[in-house]
Amino acid sequence: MKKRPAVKELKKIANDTRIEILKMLTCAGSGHTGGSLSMVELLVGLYFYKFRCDPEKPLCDTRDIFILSKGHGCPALYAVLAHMNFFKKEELCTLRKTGTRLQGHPQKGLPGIETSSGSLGQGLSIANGHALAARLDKDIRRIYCIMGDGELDEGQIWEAALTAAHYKLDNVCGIVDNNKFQIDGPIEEIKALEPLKDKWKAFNWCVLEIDGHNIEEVMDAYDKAETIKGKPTIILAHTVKGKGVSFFENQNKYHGVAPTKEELVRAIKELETEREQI
Ligand SMILES: Cc1ncc(C[n+]2csc(CCOP(=O)(O)OP(=O)(O)O)c2C)c(N)n1
Repeated sequence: MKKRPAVKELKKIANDTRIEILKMLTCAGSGHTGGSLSMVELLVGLYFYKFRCDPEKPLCDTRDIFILSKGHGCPALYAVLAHMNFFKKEELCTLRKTGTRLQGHPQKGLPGIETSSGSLGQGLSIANGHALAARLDKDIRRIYCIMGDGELDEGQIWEAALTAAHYKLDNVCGIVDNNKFQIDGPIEEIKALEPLKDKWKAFNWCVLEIDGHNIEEVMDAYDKAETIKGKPTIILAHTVKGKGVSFFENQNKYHGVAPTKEELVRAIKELETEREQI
């Protein structure tokens, strides 16, 4: 088993990641702020602890697979991949620029990106395909897939949930970035999901519920998911949209709006203050 990194270190990486995300988005002048910031700890806890990969050999046979089903949150993934050295940090500022490998939604071709995504609802089905292939190959690889809570409105997710349970895909670990908002407003107003835990249970998944910003709980959940046999696991991660910057938190107008230059300065100041307290 991999040694756990110090929580303090991961908190610092999460803080750095948020700053990178905001710089990228401001530089691009467009993109998804709220849903990138909400899943930072979910990605940091995965990539800097659990995930088996070799950034120098991104397609090596022994790697785990990560699918960002809520593809619009990709600035967070790009920042983490760059921090892991899948590609150079300097490339981050090309986000959404013509000809870039860092498209507004993930595109295959960038090291660390397994599948193009952004059309919501598809990622869990893709994860199932990888999981079935791993079984045929008698491979221990694990498949992780982050979905948005609004994304769960897509019927295909529930078809994939049935499939994963039917085939007892215990190598699949789904994660819901449960930030309580989607594009048009609060989840419970637009299309209620609760009781979400019961729904996944009824689909015969093992359900783990965590605070998605608590890095220890995040790592515990990835550990626990690995021990579950005979069924897939879903981590329902309670998160805050826009997490880390007071004036973005739970402000859904920043769902698909980048920070202005002034907002970036204020946001970095807040994050730097937070960093001093880690
Ligand atoms: C099939 C499809 N329909 C619509 C969209 C447009 N869209 C982009 S983000 C989004 C809201 C998703 O909500 P959620 O999954 O909760 O994302 P988060 O709040 O975490 O950003 C929608 C509808 C899309 N990308 N794909």
